[in-house]
Amino acid sequence: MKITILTLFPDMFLPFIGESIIKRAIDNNIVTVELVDIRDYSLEKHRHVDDTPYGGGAGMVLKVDILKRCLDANRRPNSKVLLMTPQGKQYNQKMAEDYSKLDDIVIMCGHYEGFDERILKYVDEEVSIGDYVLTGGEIAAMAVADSIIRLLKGATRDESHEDDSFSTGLLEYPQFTRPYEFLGDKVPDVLVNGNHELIRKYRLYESLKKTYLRRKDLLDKMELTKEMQEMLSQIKREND
Ligand code: 6GU
Repeated sequence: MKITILTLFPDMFLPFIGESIIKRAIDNNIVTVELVDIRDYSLEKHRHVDDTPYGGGAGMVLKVDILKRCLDANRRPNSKVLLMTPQGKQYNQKMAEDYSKLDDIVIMCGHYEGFDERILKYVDEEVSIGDYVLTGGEIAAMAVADSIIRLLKGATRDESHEDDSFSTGLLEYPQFTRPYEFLGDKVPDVLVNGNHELIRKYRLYESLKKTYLRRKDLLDKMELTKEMQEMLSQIKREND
């Protein structure tokens, strides 16, 4: 997969591509991340990329001609072009899974107050990472790129992402490692006893419980198996 990031601040991505799973995925040619400085596509002597808004008001607006020139020079015919903006569709794990199947993604990051609306005609999707405002799309683009790259084959040791929070539709079950006892808190016995069926049931129950207590909205969207429905009844009896 190739991910091309169009940004005014390419250096913000250097620690992101230089560490851990993302670095290894790049080193192993599982993904190529290209950073493009939008400013290189300004034709002005002082490399300005923004201008005052028509109609007045505070702040500056990224110029559509520069953004379009940058996009055209760095996209392929098969690129999926994402524009990071708080006005976009709220990003989720399903979108990460869909994007992880593509060969070529271009992510355009806005900055400052916004961009000339006429750029929307040339992008495929507007994406937000949540209902809060960042100073620019860079951190949002990293969140999107990270969530895609970790799903690519070979990027992580654990190839099955079946138990990831949100791909099952549930929050993840709790995990423990040594020491067995920490400041009086012991690891649940079921995890120590080695009965895999009991461990599976325990984890499913705990996933359901955490989701019921914290994110009821996720449960409302799910189809529950008979086993899950029975567990949920018990959870409701014990927690309501
Ligand atoms: Cl994609 N951009 C900005 N500037 N703020 C955001 C966002 C994106 N997603 C959530 N907040």
